[in-house]
Amino acid sequence: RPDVLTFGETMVALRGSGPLKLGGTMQVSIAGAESNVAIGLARLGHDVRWAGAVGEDEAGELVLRTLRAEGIGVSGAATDPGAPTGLLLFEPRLPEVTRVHYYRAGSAGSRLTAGVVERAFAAAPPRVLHLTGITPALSPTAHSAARHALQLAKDHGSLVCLDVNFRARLWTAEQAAGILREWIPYVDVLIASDDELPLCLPEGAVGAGSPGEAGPPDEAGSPGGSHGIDEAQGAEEAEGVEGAHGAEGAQGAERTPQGAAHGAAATLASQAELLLDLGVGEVVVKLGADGATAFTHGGSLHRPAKAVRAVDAVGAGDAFVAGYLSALLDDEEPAGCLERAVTTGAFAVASHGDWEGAPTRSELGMLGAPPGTVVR
Ligand code: KDG
Repeated sequence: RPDVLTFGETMVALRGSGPLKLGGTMQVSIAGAESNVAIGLARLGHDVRWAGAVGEDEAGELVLRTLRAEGIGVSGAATDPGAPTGLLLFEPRLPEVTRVHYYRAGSAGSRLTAGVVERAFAAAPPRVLHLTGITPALSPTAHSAARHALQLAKDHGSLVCLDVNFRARLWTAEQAAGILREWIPYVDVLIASDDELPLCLPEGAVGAGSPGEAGPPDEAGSPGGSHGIDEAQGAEEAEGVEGAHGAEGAQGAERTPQGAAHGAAATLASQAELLLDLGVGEVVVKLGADGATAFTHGGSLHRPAKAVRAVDAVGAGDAFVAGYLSALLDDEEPAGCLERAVTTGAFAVASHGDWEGAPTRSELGMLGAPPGTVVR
């Protein structure tokens, strides 16, 4: 059995160094939340497969060649002669705010079908299936593929890890909630930022046990802080930081910073408890610069984020997932999983690119090295 199978859309990524409308040069690479996780896991020595579709074009070649070079099995990848490989542009707009422009409507990746995941499971059912909430937002066939993968994972006894990864540019919070709620009974490990968690709760339960808790992220806002473990991905998301994280204090009964923080923590705990009652084994909440908390039936555990000089937060959430799953595959307890997750997340924040800075196993310890260390 391979350790992990993941699938989704991977695109060609162009990264500029300033406002896009001024032109200039861009770096060419690839990006996709699921393939970022795959690369993070492969760097840590795991046997990883990626499934998805690319166009019959040079951009698709770049995607497959890069994944192969990272040691990821891509025999499950399909080539679609009828559509191009998707494209996204990263526009760093402020040191902490990156704007993302998608050119992916009708792309080969978005035309992913259930047949692709069917073939991937037939070739080798994995120990872990990892998927994200991006895939069902891409198209009805991509949604069916993801839904089918959940059933196949259940049939084959694969552990299911879902990263909510809400993308406000692809669908609304209501659309996302409608699908994610239905998926929860299939999920073993749920990973979300604090403001994404309500998207997974049963209808009517949002805000349960919460003094003044915000509902799901609104369409203009979006989950994911612009710092730390979460990812900053665009103007909408930058607004979302204020909207989501400020909401408890603004609406809550407790107005002091400590009171608001306490209220937010209580809300999070009650939401996580609801999800655990629905059968999720572990609820892992990314809290940006505040680190992450894992909730299990055994209790909750928090790890602060590792302090690093942040240069590019995009891909940090995916790196976090890779670290968490890597430790889980090594039979670590939640404390060990969180520790590796905040470590790999910090590597991503401290490096440019979606996945380029992902550490190998032997590099994990570098993060604790004193400033000025030269590894000779
Ligand atoms: O997590 C980083 C990804 O969001 C990025 O690489 C692109 O997959 C992507 C998406 O859909 O936003």
